[in-house]
Amino acid sequence: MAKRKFTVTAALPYSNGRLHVGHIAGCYLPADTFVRYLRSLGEEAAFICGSDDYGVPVALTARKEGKSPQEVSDHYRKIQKNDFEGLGIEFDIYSGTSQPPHDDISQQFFLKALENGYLEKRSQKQLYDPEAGMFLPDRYVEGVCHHCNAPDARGDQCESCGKPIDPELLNNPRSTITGARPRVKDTVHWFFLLSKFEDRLKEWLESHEEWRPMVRNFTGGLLESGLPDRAITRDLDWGIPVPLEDDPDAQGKVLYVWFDAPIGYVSFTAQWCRQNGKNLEAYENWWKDPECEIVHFIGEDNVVFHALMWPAMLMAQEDFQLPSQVPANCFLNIRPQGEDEQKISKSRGTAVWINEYLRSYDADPLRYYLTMIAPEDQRTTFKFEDFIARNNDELVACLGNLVHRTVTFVHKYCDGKIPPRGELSGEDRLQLEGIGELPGLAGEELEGYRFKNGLNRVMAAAREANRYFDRRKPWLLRKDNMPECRSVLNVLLNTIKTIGITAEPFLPFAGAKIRSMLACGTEEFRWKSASEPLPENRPLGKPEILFEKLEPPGDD
Ligand code: B3M
Ligand code: ZN
Repeated sequence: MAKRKFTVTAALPYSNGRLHVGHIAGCYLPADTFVRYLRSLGEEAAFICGSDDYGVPVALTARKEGKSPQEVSDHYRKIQKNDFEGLGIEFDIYSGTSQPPHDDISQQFFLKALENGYLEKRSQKQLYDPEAGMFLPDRYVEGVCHHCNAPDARGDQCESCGKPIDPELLNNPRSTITGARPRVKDTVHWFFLLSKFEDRLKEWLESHEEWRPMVRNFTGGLLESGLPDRAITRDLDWGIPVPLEDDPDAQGKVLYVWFDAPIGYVSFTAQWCRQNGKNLEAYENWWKDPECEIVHFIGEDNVVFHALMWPAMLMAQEDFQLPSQVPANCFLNIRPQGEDEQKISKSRGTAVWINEYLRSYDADPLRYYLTMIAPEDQRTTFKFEDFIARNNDELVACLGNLVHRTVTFVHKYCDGKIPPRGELSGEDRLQLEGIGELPGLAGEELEGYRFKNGLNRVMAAAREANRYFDRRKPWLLRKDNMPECRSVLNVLLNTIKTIGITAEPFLPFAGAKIRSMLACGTEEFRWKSASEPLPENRPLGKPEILFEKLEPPGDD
């Protein structure tokens, strides 16, 4: 079968803060797991990410920290890059939207959309904060939601009912920057004529019945109520200038951050191609080839932009492919001990920061826990005690124990070499048959973007293998029937190989250790070779501990 090709992206985090577990569970971890799976299968994949540097969020942090926006974004981009690396989330490129050639490519997108008749200059009334002396971006206005009356709706989107907000219709509006009551002022902006794409978007979304219900229902609902045209420029001094030097109205205007940010996926791909000695246009291979699948991993609050706005922007360019999947996760809630559940938010200070986490713990236990509680179709809750318990009861007691007791046994009683498989009993054959099904079963879940189910399959296989170990009692067989004992250990080592290969996309550090304990080469340790028997008599690597037992938190 021909190789498949994928462009995989994960949402660009704003470069004005550190990453917390909510970010990771939302899109970066499933994206990394998916790419590792694809590579294990032998497919081609480009894994693209970087920081979202422009826009008001970064400009405001800079104002607060007394630095330039460029300094702020360079600072946080570095921290984010380390956080991802520490968790084994390995992008092909982690760039930033303030890095070339992002400006050029974004301006080309703007000009092409203008040329094709999808942009229109309109004068607009907008909220202005007289105390800060600036036009207020929608999300910096708060007030009572004009759809559902929630008291603290943000001016871009209501967190209670999820609907987009028209900030001028908010009741009792106030600026979240100064608290002042904003007034309405005239300004000129370029609008993206989203309404022109309604029919095409509807048809395209209807062709994707395999998408998660949350994404389909949400976009379906918005299409039902009609898509308003959207301003894609802003009055701001941090961003990509509107590329119309001859138009006095364009002076001082920049592209709206939500216009340029998704273009980052394309411009980072171009940058990556150039880093690999190709020309800039090689990005077309990943964006214009109908055979290439484009997959955008995102969180629930980014659905509108990735499943409606961005595809319409791509349609406006004419020669780009549309995304084939937009796997969106719901929010992850965190419940600090003894407190009520709250949505994770950096501004609310309840996050669990990745750089702090990595100072005390390994990456795999967090990857494990966040996949097991993945908010794939509903919001879920991060509980620290639960994280500790699942590490101890599942990773240590089940997977770690299986590998440890088998490998140390072979070292002790079989000279550290893969024992030969002699006669197999019915039970041994059943064990091999059962484990032979794992790559197919787990693969089916991963192909369907059901990561939690995929990992559950792997863990079920590890539990089953422990039961097989207990029933076959190699510690007794060793005394009465060494050939049979060797066969059982051979079956166990081959079982561990299959489990290691299928676990690797989820738990890459444990996967690498299992590979080195089994002394497998990289080719041998791929999804497609998961059921090929290990060569008999090959020496194993030294035993290593896969997972450490963790102390439950104290009662203070
Ligand atoms: N930076 C919003 C967010 O972090 C935004 C994502 C951009 S993806 C192109 O939620
Ligand atoms: Zn609402």
